[in-house]
Amino acid sequence: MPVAAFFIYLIEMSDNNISVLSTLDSPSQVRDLTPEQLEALASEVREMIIRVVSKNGGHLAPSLGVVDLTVALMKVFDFEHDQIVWDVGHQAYAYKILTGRRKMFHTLRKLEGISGFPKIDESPFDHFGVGHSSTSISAGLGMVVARDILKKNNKVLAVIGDGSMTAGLAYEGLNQSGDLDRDFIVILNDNEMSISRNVGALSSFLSRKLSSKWMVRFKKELESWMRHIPRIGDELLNYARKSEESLKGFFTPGILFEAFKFNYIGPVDGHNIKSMIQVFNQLKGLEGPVLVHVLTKKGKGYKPAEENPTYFHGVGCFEPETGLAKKVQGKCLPTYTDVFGKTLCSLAERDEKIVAITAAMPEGTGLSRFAEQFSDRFFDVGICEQHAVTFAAGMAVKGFKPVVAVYSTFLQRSYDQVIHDVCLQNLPVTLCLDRGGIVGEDGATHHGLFDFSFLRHIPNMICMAPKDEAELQSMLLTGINHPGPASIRYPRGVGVGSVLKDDVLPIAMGEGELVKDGDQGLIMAIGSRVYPALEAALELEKEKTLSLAVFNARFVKPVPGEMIRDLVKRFKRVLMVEENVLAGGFSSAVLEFLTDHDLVSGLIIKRMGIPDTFVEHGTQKELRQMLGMCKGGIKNTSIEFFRS
Ligand SMILES: Cc1ncc(C[n+]2csc(CCOP(=O)(O)OP(=O)(O)O)c2C)c(N)n1
Repeated sequence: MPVAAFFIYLIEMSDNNISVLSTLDSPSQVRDLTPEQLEALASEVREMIIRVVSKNGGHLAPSLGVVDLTVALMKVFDFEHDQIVWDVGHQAYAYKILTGRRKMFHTLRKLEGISGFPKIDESPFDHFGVGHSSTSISAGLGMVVARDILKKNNKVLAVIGDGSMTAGLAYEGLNQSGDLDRDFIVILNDNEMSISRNVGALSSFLSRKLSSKWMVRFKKELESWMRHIPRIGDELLNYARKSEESLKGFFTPGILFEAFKFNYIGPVDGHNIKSMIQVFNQLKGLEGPVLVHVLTKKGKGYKPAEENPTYFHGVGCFEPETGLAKKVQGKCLPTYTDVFGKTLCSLAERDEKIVAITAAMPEGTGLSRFAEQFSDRFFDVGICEQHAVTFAAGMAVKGFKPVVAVYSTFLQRSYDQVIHDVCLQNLPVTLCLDRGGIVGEDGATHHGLFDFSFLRHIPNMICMAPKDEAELQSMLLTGINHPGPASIRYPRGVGVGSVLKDDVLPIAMGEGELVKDGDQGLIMAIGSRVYPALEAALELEKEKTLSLAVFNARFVKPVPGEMIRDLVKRFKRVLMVEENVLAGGFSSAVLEFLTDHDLVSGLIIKRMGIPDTFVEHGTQKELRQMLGMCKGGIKNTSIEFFRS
């Protein structure tokens, strides 16, 4: 339906007072609705999602794609009793609306509002917290086994997308599920998309193209070929027929899931509520693990999102009538992601050994341009961060200079691969960690607050964090030139507007810089906290409150020891600032250096960073203010600390 017509339809509906959604007080009421009411409910839920996401931003296309599926599931299953685990959880908006959070939905992703992902402490209907992909089958199976031990009889469902099915973890879950043979329903939500178009052999296997003319001809030819194999040909053919009733079935994705001992059902039209209800009612009676293959369209029901599902996968504020982005006030600066992508392209023009790897996030990590320009040196491995790192190590062993671009939070998946495959062999893999620090509205599952701590203690690893965009450019070259592993972490969003370099030069290893001098104390900061610290110090100086020196450390490892040694000779009080957990991060590295070099005596030190707690969702600005990690917070802490 065209966008304008869709909105006229909704306005007419509300004028006629036929809202189904507003009459629902409990999820179980969905079970009493007629087919017509279910259709109306799906439209109303869609409208609510579009309206709220257009204001708050969020995962629009994935959520719209499963509205019909959610409504059908809620008609058939009793979620007061049955339990559902969403994979990634970015598509669970309809489920949130229909499980008691309708009135709160306008607070989606807002500070102290409801989360953009399922969260066990948000609602009793959220059975498993999530944000990272491919956990639903393992978690669901754990809940199945717990249910059986406790002798309960509820159903457990896992809903997983085809993109999330590219991760090894999903197959580890399938593997054990088949072996345990418990009652467990997995719904494969196949929209042929990850954030971008899904990649890998599996995606073409799942593809609907299997039923194309080409496939029918191929099957015929194969059938005739099988018949001609002496002795075993007929047997093979009979086997194929017996196991799947027909050769057609032999070539459906069912064969893959049957190999894991799942009963495969599908493909089912994920926008036909009636037929999904029929299928779900039937499978309720089946025993053992069942996989239902549901075909959906990302962005379904909202034309701009259907036409551009990648843009609307996770989107900022937009005009709901047109789908156009809302204009952001102020200067339009490039993001760190843009700067990274552009700089990598110019470095790759001069060095053919540079290859780029992403785990299903070419747009998010800024590699789309590289993918176009150097298609034979670009690799999207699917949602497989572990594989991405080991694959990079394999290329590095053979003389390439792989750059793995990944969000800080998702690199957590690859901890062992970084140690065992990259660092232990001292291989020149550069890890570019986007979304380092506070990311904002995506919340606790997505903040990149641990990477300094989980990388810096690994032998051979270099850890850098730029204060601005130009420094990111230099660090990228420094990392690529370094003959061993290196990591660079940079924040989400735009930088400070530093002038970008055409001719990028590397930074000397382990060298920081004094960005401002002063005589009453020293602030040592790293990465995105350098400018707020500098601005705080400049204001204090202007106000004649304090004269503080500000040191941009640049490196968490090797910590710029010689410069720190000289600086602490001059200052009695040192304040350290980083956007990483305090445990094991930058300031811990400095403390270790000071202790190990007998430099602590007489020093008074204060550390600002993320305390030992998970940070929830809100805007980056709100969260930084809350944590005191902004200019104002650093200023206040400085006044307290340096004047006491
Ligand atoms: C471990 C991990 N890596 C990357 C992501 C980022 N991410 C969020 S959704 C998504 C695509 C998921 O595709 P699919 O499962 O098919 O769901 P769809 O969005 O198509 O409904 C990706 C890569 C993530 N959430 N977790």
